Amino acid sequence: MEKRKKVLTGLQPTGVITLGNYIGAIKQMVQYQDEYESYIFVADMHAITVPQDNKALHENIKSLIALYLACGIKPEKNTIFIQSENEYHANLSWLLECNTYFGELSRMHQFKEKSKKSENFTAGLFTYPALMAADILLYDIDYVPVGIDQKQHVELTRDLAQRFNNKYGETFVVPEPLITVTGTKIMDLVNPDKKMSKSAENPKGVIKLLEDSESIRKKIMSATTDSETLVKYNPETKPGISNLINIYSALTDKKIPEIEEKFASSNYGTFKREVADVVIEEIEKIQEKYREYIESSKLDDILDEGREKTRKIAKAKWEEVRSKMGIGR
Ligand code: ATP
Ligand code: LTN
Repeated sequence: MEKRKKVLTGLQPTGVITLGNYIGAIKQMVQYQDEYESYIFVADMHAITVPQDNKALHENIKSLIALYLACGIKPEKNTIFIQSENEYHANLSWLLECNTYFGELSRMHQFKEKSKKSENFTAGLFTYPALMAADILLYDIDYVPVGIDQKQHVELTRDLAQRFNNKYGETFVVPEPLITVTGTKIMDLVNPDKKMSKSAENPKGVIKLLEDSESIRKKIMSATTDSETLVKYNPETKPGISNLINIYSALTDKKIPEIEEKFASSNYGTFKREVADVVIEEIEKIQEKYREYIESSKLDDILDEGREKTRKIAKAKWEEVRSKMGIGR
């Protein structure tokens, strides 16, 4: 029998996850879980590459796990774990860093962007992609579902895997990024030139999965649009409306031309109301399940199991890499 392909993704516990995270990463994982051997984790060590409030961070970690489950990630079909509970991620990351060029890391868009925000950014922010490569390469992953903003990091992971394999012999599976075709990048509702982000300064442009319905409706109704009245997809000239079309499309599985046709004679107000209805319906279902999971002791059992399973796999891979590089006894 052919071996099942493996998928893996991680999200940072840097705040309540957004509709963008849900559409870009989690929803994809829910779709793949039936077909692939699936790994999903909380990237808490990536979160600390920028300053965090330790109490909030701690709370967000469990909350993110409960949200994964509430969004439809099934524990019987996924290995669910917390990155920092498996020391081999940091261990392999160091070995990979020593095979990564300074120039490569300097070219990462995310680093360039995030390092601009503070004069005192950390070394961890710079080496972040090597840790991400370790997350993926430890488990022989074939596919990595991520939003488009993470594509460059997966490409670097491929380069590192190929470089290592060439130098030391076949060791790593070379992974591919999986990017959704529609709604790949959900934009900020107020500022549709920027991606919707957990850590955005202005909360008005961001829809969080644990937000109340009234507030979601208000945000969608006052989303920035253009001065025309036509519901037409054109991200260049109509970024606001196109973003709402993407959201609608991702949540209803309707194609863009179909949506344009459906709303051909509607004004923006009518369209926005429908978008709000669809978003609220989806989010209310998630919230109801979230409340069940966050209270339940099941979470710890799931995480214990994930930790034990991933530590075994990761230890073997790390030992293979270490020995190939000639270090240790
Ligand atoms: P932060 O603001 O803290 O950088 P973030 O909102 O960008 O966080 P991450 O934890 O970095 O979220 O990303 C989790 C996953 O969600 C990644 O796969 C990322 O590509 C995807 N993602 C994040 N924002 C969006 C978005 N606006 N649209 C689509 N996918 C997104
Ligand atoms: N860098 C990613 C989170 C992340 C990840 C990973 C995603 C860390 N390690 C491995 C996929 C595979 C982010 O910020 N979204």
